[in-house]
Amino acid sequence: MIHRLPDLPYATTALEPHMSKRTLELHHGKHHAAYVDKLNKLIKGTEYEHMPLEEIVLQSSGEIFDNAAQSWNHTFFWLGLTPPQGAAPTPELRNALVSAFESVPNFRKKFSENAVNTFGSGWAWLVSNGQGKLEIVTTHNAGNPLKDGKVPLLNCDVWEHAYYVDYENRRPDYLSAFWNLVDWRSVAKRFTPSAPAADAATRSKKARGG
Ligand code: MN3
Repeated sequence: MIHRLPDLPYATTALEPHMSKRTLELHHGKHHAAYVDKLNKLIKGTEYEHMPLEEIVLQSSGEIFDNAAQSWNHTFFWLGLTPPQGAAPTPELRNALVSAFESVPNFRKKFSENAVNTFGSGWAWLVSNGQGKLEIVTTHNAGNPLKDGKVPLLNCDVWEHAYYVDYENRRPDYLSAFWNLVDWRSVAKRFTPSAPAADAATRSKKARGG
């Protein structure tokens, strides 16, 4: 299976002024593309050659995992962003955020703190745990919470390549800008409060070919 770089779901200028055309050109067109290219080279002739991307993420380690997970993480990241439009969480998601973090602003504050304080390269995530409770987790390098049985709902790339062109070393400014771009409709679609544990089990069973 040849993995392909998915097109961005918006124009490269669509996230300005919060995320520049230049950042999208480099981040999607060079960094994300390089992970996909490298993955295709690495899996040739291995047991991973014909696996769907999510299954590779779940089953691999080392260099293959790094490039598979970075491919997955970036596609998920782009689909979680949208041109600024002042959208808010759906009522169902809002209730879950309030129940886990006391309020939506408090969730944003905690998520930003975790993202800003991630040492080195990595990702901040909003996930649903096996029991349908929302949590914030951070991962280093290519790390992906699917590995821990969590269901990712939103992620923020805190590798320097995500923000250096626009914000230089000011990661907190990048996080402030990030909230203008979050696509709450995507997050809501990924969130299934009614049967989260069953959904997670089905996903991972499917991913393993069961
Ligand atoms: Mn990146």
